[in-house]
Amino acid sequence: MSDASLSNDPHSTPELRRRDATHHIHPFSDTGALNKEGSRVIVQGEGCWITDSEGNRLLDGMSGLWCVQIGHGRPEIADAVHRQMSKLSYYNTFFKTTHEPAIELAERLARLAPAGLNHIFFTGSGSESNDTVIRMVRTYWDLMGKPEKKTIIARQNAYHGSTVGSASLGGMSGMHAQGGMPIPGIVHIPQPYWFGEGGDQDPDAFGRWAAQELARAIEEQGPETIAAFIAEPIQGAGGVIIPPDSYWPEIKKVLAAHDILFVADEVITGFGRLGTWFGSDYFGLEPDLMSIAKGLSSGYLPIGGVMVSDRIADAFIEKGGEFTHGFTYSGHPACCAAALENLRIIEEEGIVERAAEIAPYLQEGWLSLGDHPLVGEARMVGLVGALELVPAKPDRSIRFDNTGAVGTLCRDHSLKNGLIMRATRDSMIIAPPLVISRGEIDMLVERARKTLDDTAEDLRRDGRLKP
Ligand code: PXG
Repeated sequence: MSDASLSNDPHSTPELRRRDATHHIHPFSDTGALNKEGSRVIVQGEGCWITDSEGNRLLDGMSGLWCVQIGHGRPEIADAVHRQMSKLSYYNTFFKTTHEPAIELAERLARLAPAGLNHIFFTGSGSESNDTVIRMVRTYWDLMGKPEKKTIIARQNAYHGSTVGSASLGGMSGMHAQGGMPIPGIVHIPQPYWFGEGGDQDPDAFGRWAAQELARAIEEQGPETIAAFIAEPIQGAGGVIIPPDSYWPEIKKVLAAHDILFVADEVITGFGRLGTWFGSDYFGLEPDLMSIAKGLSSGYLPIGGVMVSDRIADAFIEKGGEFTHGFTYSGHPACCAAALENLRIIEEEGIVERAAEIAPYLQEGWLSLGDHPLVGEARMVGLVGALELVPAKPDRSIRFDNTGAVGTLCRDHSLKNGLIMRATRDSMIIAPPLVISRGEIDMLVERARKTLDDTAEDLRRDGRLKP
């Protein structure tokens, strides 16, 4: 075959890159810059590994996008979806109709979820789940005869999704700047990010302070106006912010003192990530509503939902009236089938218990990276962790510039070394599939250390890190 005919092959890597650049606008990307550089084309996934079009095998330290709990490429899910699609590929759950996959999944989730969350509203994604939360909590208080309770308290640097409502709940100023957000009635309080914002306080004192910010916001707004508080048990996209031990107990006290709803956004922490079924189980939280997505289907098909307590569901059911909200794909039968098979695998193979069992081994390796000259803090809970890259440890107040350039440099080295890590500003994040083996953990830690060495070498060369 001549070179000319090769380059015309529409499936060759250069051609795929060119075609991608011509027509595809990528999420959370500078598509112009990306088009010049060329996207990495992913062709296959198996277990904890993905393969790109140039034949590179990469250890998927991010479970796709925090979602592939059971690992890539399990044929049982493809089979279950095929069976469902052959019988009923689509029908809605709107006009007095339902179907068995939705019934069975709702039932299964009620059994697995924290106590009292016995009902689910199905969505297609985490963003839709959190948009649903906004309408649901405000409508709940309308139904309860307290229409003045409309304000939702959320946290700075939280990530709750990319639709207008969910991005408004999110606390990312860069997102708010694009498209006129937040929508009215959302108030953001500081995050419990000790490493970055704890100042001179010790972690527990800072955790109590951050929790008291919720009490202060409630008082400032007037408790009678507050509908709900929403938070991720551990902030994922914000940089794996693990709150100090004092934080959640203190938040619970504040919540108990006021009649406001608590919404746990478990899109990342759900389905075993922390070695428990849900982050709420890990931290002993008792949410009134819980957003889920991602690990619900291990990302094999898009599905999410909002789980609600009996108290909320009863208000909607007993007080009557239509909840004018829903998605074409709410409870999509094929997505429900994928989720059901995923949950079967997780339960029958004891994947949550396995995650809890292997977590200390990963933690030991990951936390050992804390001795690297570039790492100001290594932190991890369950199978999700971060490394804070700093120029002058142990001083937490000195950071690289604000651009995230060091994180990006480190991420590029990581890919070159065959490990997928995600960079949030200048912290490096991992959240590998829950089925990761000891051997793969050894590889992950070894590759991460090599990546830190390579990054430090570059930074020393250009003077951003002391020799
Ligand atoms: N809540 C949380 C806590 C999330 O992490 C969403 C809601 C929204 O889910 P959907 O399914 O609408 O994407 C998320 C999603 C990243 C990254 O770069 C994280 C997410 C999505 C995309 C990128 O870390 N989390």
